[in-house]
Amino acid sequence: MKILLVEDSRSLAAVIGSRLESFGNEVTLAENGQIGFDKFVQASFDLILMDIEMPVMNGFEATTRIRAHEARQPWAWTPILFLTASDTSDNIVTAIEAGGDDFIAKTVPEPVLQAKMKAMARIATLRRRLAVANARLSEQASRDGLTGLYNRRHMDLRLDAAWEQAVNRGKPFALLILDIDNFKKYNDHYGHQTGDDCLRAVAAAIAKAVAEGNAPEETEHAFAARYGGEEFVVVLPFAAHAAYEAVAVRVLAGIRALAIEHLDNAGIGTVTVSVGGAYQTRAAGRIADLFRCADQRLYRAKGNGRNQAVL
Ligand code: GH3
Ligand code: MG
Ligand code: MG
Ligand code: MG
Ligand code: MG
Repeated sequence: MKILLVEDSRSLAAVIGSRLESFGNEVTLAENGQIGFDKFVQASFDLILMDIEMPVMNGFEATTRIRAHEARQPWAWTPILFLTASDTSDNIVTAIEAGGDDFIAKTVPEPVLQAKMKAMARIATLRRRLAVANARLSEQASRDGLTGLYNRRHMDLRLDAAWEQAVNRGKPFALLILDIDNFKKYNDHYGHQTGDDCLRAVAAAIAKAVAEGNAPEETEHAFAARYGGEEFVVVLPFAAHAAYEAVAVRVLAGIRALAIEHLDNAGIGTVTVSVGGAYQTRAAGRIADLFRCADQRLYRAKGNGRNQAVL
């Protein structure tokens, strides 16, 4: 385990530290509660051993601050084992009230120390599993189940954040709205199941078109989302105008290159998309206006015969 040992007495810290290291732990020392708190913020530990009486900041206050800091992430809980000479019931109660998990005397016999360390390690393991599960769940919740692209909910959250950044920094911002051409007819002709396969293939082609080419700094913030049934959005925060055009061209070409048969697609014979785009050199105003502009151009692309981008 990675252990943070918060203890002002050098001699005691050396004794306890070497005992802990002797059974395979990695120990970081902090000489008082303030330094302990700072080290806790900078790095991640599996366990904190906390003295009570220390100069500058005592163990109770350091523990209170650590728990307040962890409260930002609901699954975060570094086990804190209090370590002190004075195990009066007052101290035990105060330590646990402050957020401590357990309490040992500095003269604790070796087997008891080891057993308590094992209990603390269990808490640390549980906490790690929760963090992993939480990350996995929030990743899942941001994805569209059919295509694996980001979903509308995630897009809205991320779009607002990116737009605000672009407005504050006076950076460019672009959007592309894509809609599969005559997709209702595709479903009618080939069946809904094949329609789903087509959506997956188109989504993958869009993701590929966004990811490849261009100077990375122009598209590194770009992302694609499934906006609705057979509609997709590509968001291009901070992208140069040339990158915006290039992504639109690559998307159209990438989907044509899939060469998915679609005999009812107005004489073309394969699946195509229409694209409407909007670009601002300096983001200002409301993102909804940019959306409306892209949507109107998509409508024009449809009216002009589909299988094209209006930018
Ligand atoms: P246009 O070229 O004007 O866009 O014509 P369209 O037929 O593509 O447009 P419309 O919006 O009328 O039809 C969209 C179709 O997309 C209707 C719906 O059945 C289909 N669709 C939406 N979501 C799904 C889905 O998840 N799976 C399948 N297979 N089809 C879907
Ligand atoms: Mg002390
Ligand atoms: Mg549509
Ligand atoms: Mg439509
Ligand atoms: Mg359509």
